[in-house]
Amino acid sequence: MSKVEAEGTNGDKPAESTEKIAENIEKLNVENEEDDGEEEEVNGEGAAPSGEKKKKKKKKNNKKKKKTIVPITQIYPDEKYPEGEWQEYKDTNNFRTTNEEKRYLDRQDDSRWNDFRKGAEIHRRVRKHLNNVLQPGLTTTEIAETIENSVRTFMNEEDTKKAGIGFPTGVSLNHCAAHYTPNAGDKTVLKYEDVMKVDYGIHVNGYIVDCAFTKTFDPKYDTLLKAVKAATNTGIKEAGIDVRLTDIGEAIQETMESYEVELDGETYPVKCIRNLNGHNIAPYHIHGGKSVPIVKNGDETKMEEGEVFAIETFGSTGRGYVIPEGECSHYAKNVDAPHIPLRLNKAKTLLANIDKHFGTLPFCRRYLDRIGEDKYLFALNSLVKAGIVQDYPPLNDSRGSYTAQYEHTILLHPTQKEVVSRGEDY
Ligand SMILES: [Co+2]
Repeated sequence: MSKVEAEGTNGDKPAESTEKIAENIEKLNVENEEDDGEEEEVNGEGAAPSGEKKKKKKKKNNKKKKKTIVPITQIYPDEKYPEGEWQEYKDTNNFRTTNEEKRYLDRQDDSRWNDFRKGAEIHRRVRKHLNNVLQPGLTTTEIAETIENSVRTFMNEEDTKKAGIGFPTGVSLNHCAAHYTPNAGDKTVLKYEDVMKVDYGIHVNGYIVDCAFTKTFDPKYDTLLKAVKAATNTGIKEAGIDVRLTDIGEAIQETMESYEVELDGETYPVKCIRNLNGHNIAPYHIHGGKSVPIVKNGDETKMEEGEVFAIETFGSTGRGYVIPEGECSHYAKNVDAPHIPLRLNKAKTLLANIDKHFGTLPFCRRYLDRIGEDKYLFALNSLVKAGIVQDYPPLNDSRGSYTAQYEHTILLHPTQKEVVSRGEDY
């Protein structure tokens, strides 16, 4: 994996970086207070170190009360979470919108839909404030941890298999399109000219919301981002019950490839990364078995009533094809993992711990560190070799290229589709 190292940026000594993120989190908390001014003051477990907290508190006391991210149940005490954006099914399937039988069927699934909406609401709230926090000079570790700690505080659930983080926080940079999150010791620093794919997920009872955006600081990438955002929205618009997957891919490709971008005096066509796909989402299973292509690929499989899909598209100024490359951080236990006797004791206990904390939800090495696992790499690799755990290495396009991603989770209700993760931002 190609790392963007610290050299050349100012003020990114670890100490100052920590200071900076504490400041940012403080800012995030204060803004949170402005949004939800009617709520009680809660001294929740914010991510800011307590020393920093005290200092900043003093400074800002004259303006407004100190407030931190609060559990989402305090904001929605009735546990009914906001609906996403509704879109009618196309053509003859629009009869479903008002059909009584379909409406009855849909109500049978209310609690599942509400679980998705809870995750989506947390996703929106985290990303809303992320945009004020993200700035050049932060390490990718600080960024990922800010996201993860915010999710944990909003969710306020100890049992990570009941609800919480859905998969590792992707903060893939530039020609790396996906599946990069820092491992311990990674000192990568975000730079002004970087293109970062922020891909994180939240699950409630195994129902995972998978949603991503691209963060840039330099406006020269605006057209690239616009192309990918439009392509994802095309995919969402085309998706529906009985729609063939290849037709969605074809429509996405047409939108994406109608753009070209000029970067530093060179013009590039925007290409779809043809071996990256959207996917359906099954309980505790992020890649449920169906792939939503982002090019015309001939797959005539159809979407079905009640299914949930992650519609994600990737645009690139490179070759439009990724290869696995670099140090792996992402892993998940295979849903159909073979039951084979493990000779290594360390592998046995590691697997038991994975079962306990993640089940088949994807995890990364930092999450293993967090649950107290130590020197587990050999054991982890043996689980990969045994086919029990799957590794997901970083996926890179050609060096020097830039890749962007937008992603939403859509719920194919019997009546209409719901873009559950839609927000004001994207
Ligand atoms: Co996805």
